[in-house]
Parts: sequence; structure tokens; C-alpha cells
Amino acid sequence: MDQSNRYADLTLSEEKLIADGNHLLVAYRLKPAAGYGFLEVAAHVAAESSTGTNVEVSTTDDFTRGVDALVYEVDEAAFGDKGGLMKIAYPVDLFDPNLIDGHYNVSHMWSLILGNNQGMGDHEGLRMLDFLVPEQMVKKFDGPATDISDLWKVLGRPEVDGGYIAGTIIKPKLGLRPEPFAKACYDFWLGGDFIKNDEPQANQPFCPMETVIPMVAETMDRAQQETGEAKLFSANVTADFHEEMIKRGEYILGEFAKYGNEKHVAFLVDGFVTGPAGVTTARRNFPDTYLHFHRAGHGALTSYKSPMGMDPLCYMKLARLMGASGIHTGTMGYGKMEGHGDERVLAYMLERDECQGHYFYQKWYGMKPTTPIISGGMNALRLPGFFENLGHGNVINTCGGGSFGHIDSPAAGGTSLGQAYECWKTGADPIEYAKEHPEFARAFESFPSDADK
Ligand code: CAP
Ligand code: MG
Repeated sequence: MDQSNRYADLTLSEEKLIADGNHLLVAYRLKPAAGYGFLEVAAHVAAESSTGTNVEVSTTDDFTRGVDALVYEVDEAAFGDKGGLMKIAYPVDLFDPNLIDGHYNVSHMWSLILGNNQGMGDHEGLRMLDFLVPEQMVKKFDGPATDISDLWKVLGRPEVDGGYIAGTIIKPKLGLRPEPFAKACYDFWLGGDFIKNDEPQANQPFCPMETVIPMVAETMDRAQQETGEAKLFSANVTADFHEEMIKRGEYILGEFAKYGNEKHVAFLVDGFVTGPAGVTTARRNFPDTYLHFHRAGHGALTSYKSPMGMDPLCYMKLARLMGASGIHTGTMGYGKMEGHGDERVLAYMLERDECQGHYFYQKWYGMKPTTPIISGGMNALRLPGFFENLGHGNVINTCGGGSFGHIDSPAAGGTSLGQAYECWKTGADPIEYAKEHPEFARAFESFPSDADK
């Protein structure tokens, strides 16, 4: 059946759709399979993502037709041999509010705008490039419960523009036994602020949570007393079901509370593998705890190499709607992961109350910001260029190799990160700055291949 008539209306004006605020708009890159027309497949995507199936069904009525998703713009040649641009307007009525509180849930929205349509046989690629959530929907997503200002407060910094948070990831990645793990934390905290579990670390048999967490809590207390500075720890609570996540979370908070440090804890959730349910479990059960969204696995969905999935910008927006306090945003071309300098828009979309995305100008209507967490192959030498590109340093940055690979010590690694921030912020010349700052200077010997960056 040719559904292009019912599911496409190219006379609709985007400006009017936005002004009316009754639709969620999505921009996609689409490459039809050989033998299929662009508008035909675009309309099939709209049908598959809303009220349609592959045939006309007898249960269709006037109400159903009224909430069809509609293709309202196409540009077949927009991306050359990678496909064309199409935009679809989804009526707000298609989206599912919670029974409990009427809030929207990201799982439902995601499965609609990027669900079965990914698996259709009449295209060779369908990738979500951007979306615009209208005001009436933005106001009914959870959004973050805590944000970076809560961490700045713990660190004794100003709650606005509180600056760079120097962090690390305990390496080796697969973990350490409890005593060496706690020692690694201590060694870093003598120079840096924030430590996160690497994603496999939580309750491995050789490092049970109930052995290591009390040690880390004691270590944090000791490091704080010795340095006179507050420290932060992001503990992995990722699990397959809610009761286990809650048990882990309560246990961890209880151990740090013995030293009065429960506010010094963040919860790390591997939100790509758990999906929105894992993130929301942490968000709703621990509204006072900073929610650290780690995204291991996201490349399968967001890599620019793929004709499928979604651009990282969309993933960032979904994370803010879910309620992540912070999410890994990549290193914008300065670290080891895929990315490029223009991805500073990922950070701006997370932090700002309104922001121009790839296709849409998104307003967040007072929703709390989500911190960009910068990680992956970073070290003190890569940071000044990174900050220069981003334009600010109000981020959490975790450098695993960049700290534990520092030639002198993890503490020197941690100190070198803070110095890198100061070097950039004061506009100093790195070579001149290094003469007065030995930890930063030794980063040049620790990471010689980055010395010219
Ligand atoms: C970084 C890291 C992080 C990645 C995740 C790693 O370690 O721990 O998981 O940054 O990627 O295992 O690679 P290094 P992203 O600092 O030693 O590179 O932040 O892009 O989600
Ligand atoms: Mg990791």
C-alpha cells in the first residue's frame, strides 16, 4: 500500500508546528533501499512509528487518523550517497504518561521515535539527528534531581561557576583487590577531587562491595583530614533489577554516612545497558545523590560511522530528560574516543536552559542542567586545548591513564589536572607555567606523545 499520502503532509509549516507546541519533531537521515522512493519510505517510517501498519486496517477511525505522525519536510539530496533529510511531527497525544504521576517516560518516547522503524526492510539507514520536545512535554519529564552545584557545594566552591572537578577512574579497568583499591583512591585523593569506579568495578568476587566500600569510606575520611579538602566518590550501582540497585545504593550511603560523608557520594549507572529504567530507578530512589550516567556501549547506537542509531546530541538530550545529573559527553576530539571539536554543542545542550541543536532550538524551561563528564584518554597536556575549544571548565573530568600513568604518583597526576585547568584559565603559556608547577611539568615526561598538543 502506498501510505505516502496519509503519513506525509509537506504543506505543514515547521514554524507553526513549533508555535502550536502540540508535536514532538524529529529530524532523521534516511537512505531508502534500492527500488524504493524517498517519500514512500519516509511515510512508512512515520506510519511504523505511530498509528500505521503495512496495510490499511479496518480498526482505523477518525480519532486514529487524527494522531498520525506526519512527514512534513524532505530533502532527498541532503547527505549525498548517505541519504536524505526528513522530518516527522509526532502528536503529543501519542506519548504515554506514567500512572503514578503523569510524567512522561523516556522508554516509551524512545521506542516510538526510534524503535521498530530501525528494523524496516525498505531502508538501508535511518538515523535520528535531532529532536525537539515541546514545552508541555519538557515540563513533564523527571529531569535531574541534583546537579553540579551540589558537588561544588560539597567541595566548598561557589555554587555558580564553581569550576573544574579533577577526577580519575580506578585502573586497571577490571579492578583491584580491596586493599590496593583503597590505596589507589588515597593516592589520587592527595591530589585530585573525584574518583569513579570503572564500569566493571562494583561487586566482583575478588573485590566484594561489602569489603571495599567500608575501606574507601575510611580512606576518603583520612584523605580529607590530611588535605583539608572535600573528596567525591562515584560508586557503581548498576544492576539488572531495581531492588538490587537500591540495596547497593543504601549500603554505600550507609557506609559513607558513618563519617558524615553521604553527600560526597555519587551513583554511577551504566545507563546504556540498563536503559532508562536503571537511570530512573537511581533518580527516583536517591533524589539527593548525584546521578552519574556512564554510557558504556553507546557507540553501537551513536557512532558517526553508522547509518543507524542516533547522533550523540540526541543521546545527551534523552539523558537530561531521564534525569542524569551528569553524563559522559566524550572528549570532543581531544581524547581516545570518537568525536570532534564541534561537539561542544553536546555540553551546551546539557548545561543551558536553551540551546540551538543540529536542527532545532531546544528550550528546557528551567529543568536542571546535566554536567558534561569528560573522559577517555585525557591527561593534563590535553586539557588546555580541550578547555579552549569548549570555552569553559565547569565539567567533571576523569583521567584514568592520565592520573595512574603519571610518572611520579597518582597524586601528582591529580594535581597536574588541576594545574592544567589553572594554566588555561589564567591564559598562561603551558611551557612557562610548567617551570613553576612540577606536577604539570612531569606530565610532559609522562605523556611524551602529547607534549606538542
Ligand atoms: C576512561 C574510561 C571510560 C571511558 C568511557 C575507559 O579511561 O574509564 O570508561 O572514558 O568513554 O575505560 O576508557 P582512561 P566515554 O581515562 O584511562 O582513558 O567517556 O566516551 O563514555
Ligand atoms: Mg571505563
